[in-house]
Amino acid sequence: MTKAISEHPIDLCDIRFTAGISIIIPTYQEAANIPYILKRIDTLRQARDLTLEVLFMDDDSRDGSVEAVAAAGFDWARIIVRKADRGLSPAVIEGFEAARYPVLICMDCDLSHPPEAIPNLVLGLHSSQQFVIGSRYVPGGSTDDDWGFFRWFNSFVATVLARPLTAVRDPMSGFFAMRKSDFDAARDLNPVGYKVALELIVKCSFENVGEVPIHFTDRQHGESKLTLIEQLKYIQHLRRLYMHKFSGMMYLLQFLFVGASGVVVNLAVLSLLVLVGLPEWFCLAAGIGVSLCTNFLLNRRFTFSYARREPVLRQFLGFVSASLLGLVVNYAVALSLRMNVLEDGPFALQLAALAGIAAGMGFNFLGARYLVFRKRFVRR
Ligand SMILES: Nc1nc2c(ncn2[C@@H]2O[C@H](COP(=O)(O)OP(=O)(O)OP(=O)(O)O)[C@@H](O)[C@H]2O)c(=O)[nH]1
Ligand SMILES: [Mg+2]
Repeated sequence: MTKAISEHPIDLCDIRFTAGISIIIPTYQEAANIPYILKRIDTLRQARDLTLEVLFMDDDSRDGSVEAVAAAGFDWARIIVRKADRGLSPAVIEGFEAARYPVLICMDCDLSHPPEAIPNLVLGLHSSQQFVIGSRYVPGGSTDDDWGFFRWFNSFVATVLARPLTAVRDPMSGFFAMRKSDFDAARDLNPVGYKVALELIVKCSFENVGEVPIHFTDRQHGESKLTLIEQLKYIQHLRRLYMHKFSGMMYLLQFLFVGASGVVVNLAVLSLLVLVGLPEWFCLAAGIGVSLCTNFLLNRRFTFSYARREPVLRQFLGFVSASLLGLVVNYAVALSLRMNVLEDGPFALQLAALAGIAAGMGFNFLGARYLVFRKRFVRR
């Protein structure tokens, strides 16, 4: 369930009574922005009489960021220079671990996220929301006008791909609030790339996620670090989150995906050998044999990747044996259809092979999932 605060007015308690707010800001070469963001946070702090700390989680930028924090002279702001496990998400996670107050805020350093919206995020937590996002895509939210088509499309596709994981409208946002106690209770966090909010929503199984409208301003100083590599990592991250949320279903889906690639391999090999003039019984068997090998390799690498450090030969023999029933079914169905039902006509042999594949697939999945790649085979 997600709610935009603007759509659901809440009982406005004064956030001064929040015991304290830890604002975590991941940074890489943001020296030029640090004085501005600290000034705006300080103005907010004084206006609302807030207890807060700011933690810059810096990946050893060496661009004067450390000096910029020191020069600002705020005893509530510090910078932690990280030298290992670099990356935006690990930096945020480490910052959350180091935070000392019960409310956590994450935001970018480039002033894209308005610090003035922090009270609204905190109020969301007060109104029993578990996670509150500063959102561009709820009523009242916006972005600067000069977002070109590519940037907009990019953000749109990324959001749509995350849709089965959460109904939140802006899960890509790097501006959000949550309780430290919820973070401390989170298990199995493993974010890659940029989408730390999505990781937390899925892994913490948050149901009650709020969205506060913000205006997202384009950065004025410094450069974007959102590279193509980071965007590709998002696909890897999504796959992990899908596995986490829909594990049983995802095994089957990926198995079917691999199976579909096996169909192509099977038909290609079979058709090639028919062209060469080899006997049909051999072509059918060779198509099955080659696709069996490619299916095994792909399932080992992707579908059941948790078991991919097991000895490959033993696993392959297991895969072949466990698939034997499926193979026999496949071959028997294909051959008998070819001899009794699909005797003539274009692609009769290929159609018979397809029916055999479908019948054998069910047996193969059960064998692979529960015998060959079953979890207790995996060494810890
Ligand atoms: N610690 C750390 N921070 C990072 C890293 N990459 C980016 N950041 C910070 O994460 C925040 C978001 O990065 P941006 O480069 O602004 O990415 P973006 O907001 O998606 O892209 P733009 O809209 O082009 O600014 C900024 O505060 C960056 O300094 C990193 O590898 N390590
Ligand atoms: Mg940015």
